[in-house]
Amino acid sequence: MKLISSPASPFVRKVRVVLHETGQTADVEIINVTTTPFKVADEVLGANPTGRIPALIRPDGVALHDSRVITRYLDARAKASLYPEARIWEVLTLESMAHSIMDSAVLTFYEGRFRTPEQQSPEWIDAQWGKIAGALKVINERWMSHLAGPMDIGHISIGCALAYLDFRHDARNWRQGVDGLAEWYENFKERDSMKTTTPE
Ligand SMILES: N[C@@H](CCC(=O)N[C@@H](CS)C(=O)NCC(=O)O)C(=O)O
Repeated sequence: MKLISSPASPFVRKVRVVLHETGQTADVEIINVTTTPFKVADEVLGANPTGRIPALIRPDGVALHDSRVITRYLDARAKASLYPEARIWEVLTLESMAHSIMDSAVLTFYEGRFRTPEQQSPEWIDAQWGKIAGALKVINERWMSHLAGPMDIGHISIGCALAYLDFRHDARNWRQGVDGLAEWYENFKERDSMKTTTPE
C-alpha cells in the first residue's frame, strides 16, 4: 500500500502512529509530497479529488481518504481493537474533538503561511484558537478517566492533535490551565510510535 503523506500533517501523523501501534509499517510505502491548498500535488489529486492528505492507496488500487476512514480500515485489517464496540460512541466523540482541534490549528497555520498580512484576520485566528482552548478545557475536565484507560483511537487522535499544537503553535502555551491533560501528554509523547513520527 502507499500512503500519500507529508511529515508535518497531524492527520498523516495519526495514520502513521496507527501503522506503528498495529504493526503494519512494513506494509505501507510512505510517499511524501509537497502540496498546498493553492497548488495541490498531482499524486494527491489522483488519490483524493478534494486535494487533501492523507490518502491510502490499497493494493487493489482503490484510494481511501480521509484519515478517519484510513485508520478505521487499518484497525480492521490488523484486528487491533482501536475502536472498541463497548465504548464506541465515546471513542468516536473524542476522536472527533481531536479532529476539530487539528482542523482549527491547521487552518490557523495556513492563515499565516498562505495569506498576505492584509488578508489575515486576527479575529478569525482568535476564534479558531477559542475552539481549541474550549476543547482542551473540556477534555481536561471530563475525559481524563477515558484517557487513563486502555489505548484506543481517541488517545492517538488527541496525542497527535497536542503534538501539532507544540509543533506549530508553541507560543500559545496550550498547557496553561489544563494540567491533567498536559501530564497525560508527557507520557503519551514518549511512545515509540510518537517518537518515530516526530516531524523535523
Ligand atoms: N479531514 C481530513 C483533513 C485532512 C487535511 O486537512 N489535510 C491537510 C494537511 S494537514 C491538507 O491536505 N490540506 C490541504 C487543503 O486543505 O487543501 C482528514 O482527516 O484526513
